[in-house]
Amino acid sequence: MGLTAVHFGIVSLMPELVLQVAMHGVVGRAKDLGLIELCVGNPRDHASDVHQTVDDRPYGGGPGMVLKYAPVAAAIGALREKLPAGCPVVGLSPQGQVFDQARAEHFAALPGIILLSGRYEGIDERLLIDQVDEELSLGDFVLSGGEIAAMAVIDAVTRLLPGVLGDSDSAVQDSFVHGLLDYPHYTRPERVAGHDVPAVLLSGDHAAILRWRKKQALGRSYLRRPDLLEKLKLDREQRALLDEFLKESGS
Ligand code: 9D3
Repeated sequence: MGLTAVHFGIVSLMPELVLQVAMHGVVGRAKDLGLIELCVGNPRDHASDVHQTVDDRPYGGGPGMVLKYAPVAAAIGALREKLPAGCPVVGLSPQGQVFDQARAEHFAALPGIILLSGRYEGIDERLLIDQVDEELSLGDFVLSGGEIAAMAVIDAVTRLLPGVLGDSDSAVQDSFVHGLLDYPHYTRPERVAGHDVPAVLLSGDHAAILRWRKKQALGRSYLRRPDLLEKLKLDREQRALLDEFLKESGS
């Protein structure tokens, strides 16, 4: 069991932030169960001068500070010693490819990964060239650092590992809505603030409920995330359900 745990190494100037987030929820439970291992390395612990310097001013001028090659390389090196052989180093930065479920599934099949979270303006490009196998971004918005992005990757990967989620949650992953947005959800009461639960969900007709949910998932994906629908190739049934949705919604 401990032999097959996925190992996450995290290089961070804020190790306490990473470890605190990792105590809770699905990731915390996976850690307690021995399904994942977390190792945090702080470049500051690998700085060679008395001031424990990890950053310096950018060559060429400009705002902010740049993380230095040596302390980051040393932190990565120390994590490589603790992790299984062959773990890729994944840098989190706005310059990366956008992280997605396919990348999460890829990482879930590896013995581990080393996540490199930056702070300040960035990391010396030569460190990225020598040590980083790929860079990933969460999307086109500005974070203050890579830690929260690293935790997002760890969360997305961890929940894919066998034994982490209960059976009922795992079943949801295998459901028909793969690649689509979720259908709308309702719970008691049947009427709240003037809104009724759609009648079909109260009908007990499981085939009709499944059909309605498929239709809603398709319709919402079409309206909110047409980019998702373009990646899928809709079959005849899906095409018909989407047409029905659009007629019903007046689009
Ligand atoms: C405001 C500073 N920006 C100058 C144009 C550059 C910049 C440097 C460092 C912007 C953000 C960051 C810190 N961000 C991350 O480390 C980060 C991130 C993000 O900001 N957005 C989306 N995904 C990610 S992954 C890591």
